[in-house]
Amino acid sequence: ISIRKVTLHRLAMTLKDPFSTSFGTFQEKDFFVIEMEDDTGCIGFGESTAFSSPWYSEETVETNKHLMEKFLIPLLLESPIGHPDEVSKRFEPFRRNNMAKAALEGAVWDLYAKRQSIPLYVALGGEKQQIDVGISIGIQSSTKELLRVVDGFVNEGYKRMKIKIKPGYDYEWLKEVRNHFPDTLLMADANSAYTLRDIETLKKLDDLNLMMIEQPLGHDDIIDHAKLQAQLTTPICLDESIHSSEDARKAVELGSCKIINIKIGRVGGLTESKRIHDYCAEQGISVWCGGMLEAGIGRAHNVALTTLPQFDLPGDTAGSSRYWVKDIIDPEVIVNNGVIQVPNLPGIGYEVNRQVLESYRLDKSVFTA
Ligand code: OSB
Ligand code: MG
Repeated sequence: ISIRKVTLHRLAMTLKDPFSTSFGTFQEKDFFVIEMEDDTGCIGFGESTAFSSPWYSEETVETNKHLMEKFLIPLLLESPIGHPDEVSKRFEPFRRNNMAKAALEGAVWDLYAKRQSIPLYVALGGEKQQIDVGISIGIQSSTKELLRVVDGFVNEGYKRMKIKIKPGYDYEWLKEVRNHFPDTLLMADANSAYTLRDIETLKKLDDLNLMMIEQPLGHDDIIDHAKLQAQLTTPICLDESIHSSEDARKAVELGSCKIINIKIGRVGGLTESKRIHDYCAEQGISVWCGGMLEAGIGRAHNVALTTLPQFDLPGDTAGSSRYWVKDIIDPEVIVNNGVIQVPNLPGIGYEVNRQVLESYRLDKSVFTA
């Protein structure tokens, strides 16, 4: 693959409803669509996942821009690429900045699959024709409102409900949900809102038959999570703490978690996501695909990744309509009874709607070989 041209489309999209986590509330989504063209005129697409503020990780839309423009795009334009697995290797001299790397690598993967006229999921070694999905529910203003929201998504057929928690919005809130939905698959995501001093609160959650508790402790911790897991029956799932297959190995060896949430951006791309997947398959650790409030291109990459066999739990890849009035792909990602049918078209399997993309576009920059 000889990349000739990279276009960064900077978009701003507004979520249908505000989405609240323990670290902040989202309503605007500012990100890049990466359009990559090779010497045959074939085009691949990627999507950046960093947010405007560094509150989930240290990366932001602006740091993604800086890294892509100054360091990463020049490396891609420099010489041909044999296989997308080489991209993360080529980026290795530059430390971290995984979301910037993943955005570009994702476009190379799409381009690679399209060059061969095969679906991205097949290029990745995926098998499933359909994937099960759950939904992530933000912190609500009252338990009554939370029950209303959960009820809506249960009726839409989503396979599991993930509810955001933080101190004061945890046990009592989840207990209400559990009482009203005794058989629904339920889990909680704390986004690092607790410390070991909160162990009594966290132990109480064991009564609620949760599938897992996601990232209860520090965003950069695996030591205290191991101490906590030893005292909980509910499995811990790590999100923020895992940036690579090496991180996954260390966390599993320490007993810091029993489940891993794989986000393509957080771990630096699809190649590293596959490595974590393969390691977890060997170890019998369940994995599922997390989300970053993506628009359609990022969503399509998540769908393709989730077709790998060890993704044995429903992920956070909801339908396009979860967040967007109008998504940037045709057709939009559709969820029926908690299931997405994986498209069998080349590459990501969805067309980018240029007109819609331009309607959200703030800015465009072009880089050529
Ligand atoms: O921790 O998984 C998370 C959204 C923003 C930042 C972090 C997280 C989330 C979600 C929503 O849980 C996932 C999605 O619906 O895309
Ligand atoms: Mg999370």
